[in-house]
Amino acid sequence: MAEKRFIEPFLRRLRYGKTIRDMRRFDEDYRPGQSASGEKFYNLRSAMDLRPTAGREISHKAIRHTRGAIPTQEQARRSTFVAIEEVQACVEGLRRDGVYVFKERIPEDMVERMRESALKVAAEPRGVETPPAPYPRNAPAVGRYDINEDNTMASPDMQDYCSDPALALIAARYLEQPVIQDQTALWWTTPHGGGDESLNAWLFHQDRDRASFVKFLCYLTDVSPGHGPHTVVRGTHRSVPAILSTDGRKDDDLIRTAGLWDKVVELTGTAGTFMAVDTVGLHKGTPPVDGDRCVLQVEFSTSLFGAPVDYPVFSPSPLARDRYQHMPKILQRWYRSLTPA
Ligand SMILES: O=C(O)CCC(=O)C(=O)O
Repeated sequence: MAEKRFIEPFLRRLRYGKTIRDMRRFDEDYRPGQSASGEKFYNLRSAMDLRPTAGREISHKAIRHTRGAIPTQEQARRSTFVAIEEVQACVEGLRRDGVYVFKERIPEDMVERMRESALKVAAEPRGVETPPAPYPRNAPAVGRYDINEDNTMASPDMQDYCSDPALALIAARYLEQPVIQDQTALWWTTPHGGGDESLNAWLFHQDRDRASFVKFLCYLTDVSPGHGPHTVVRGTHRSVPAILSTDGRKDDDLIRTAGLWDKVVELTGTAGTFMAVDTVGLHKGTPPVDGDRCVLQVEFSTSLFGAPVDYPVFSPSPLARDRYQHMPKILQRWYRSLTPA
């Protein structure tokens, strides 16, 4: 035990150096469809135990040949829902708190269409072997239903949200490097997940799928304190006490013991509320008690090094085609759907 206490920090520092070299090679040799090996991904996660900023440092040290890009101000002005004036405010909010809630909401008609799509496509119940089927809103059986990227992108409005140039610009300015849209997610949480707190991400944790990344979450349903709000511990994207620094789930008592309870913020809001979150900081969903909640999320990162990468297949809208044409590096994961066979 004592041995582990002394050896682990040493091993993490070794993995930190190794990850810089592995990530550099990955980006230099990158071919579409490629993912880092399980061992390299493990080393990245372990190196990120050192401090919340370790991944960002690794990314800055590793990347010489970027695979990403930075949208221009002109491209960002073409956002359908982010005011250009808010770009800098969001970057500053992220730097300070690790979270920023946008002043405006996504237009109601767009949110309604996205919610309808999230009810129509196949969803995968977490923790059971049942085959994917549309989310059974009147009789949910588990606490979380996930919708894969192909089905998420079936909605032209979700294609719009997930390729938004202003969100990409915020990500690039915040991370201070060119970015790639590296992941999207869409899920329902329900009041039927008692006992599955860890499985449903209802315990605090830090994301480590990539070295340097930021997420944009949008509520597609009204989220009151009883509808399972996304919850963050402000400031933990910059530093955390040693007892909270390692990978894995942490319960509320541990956050209290660490003296951070006054930094906990539950993010409520009506449907269409959207926010930027640096989920390298401690965060969780909360178990809904009064009704379900639907969230759409897009992530931008500085590299595809880390977790396995998905390349969604979908029918692109005219807007998605236009975005891909103008931001091919940022939207490179869409190549299967956008380049002629
Ligand atoms: O449901 C939420 O608000 C948080 C989800 C989350 O943190 C996760 O899926 O890792």
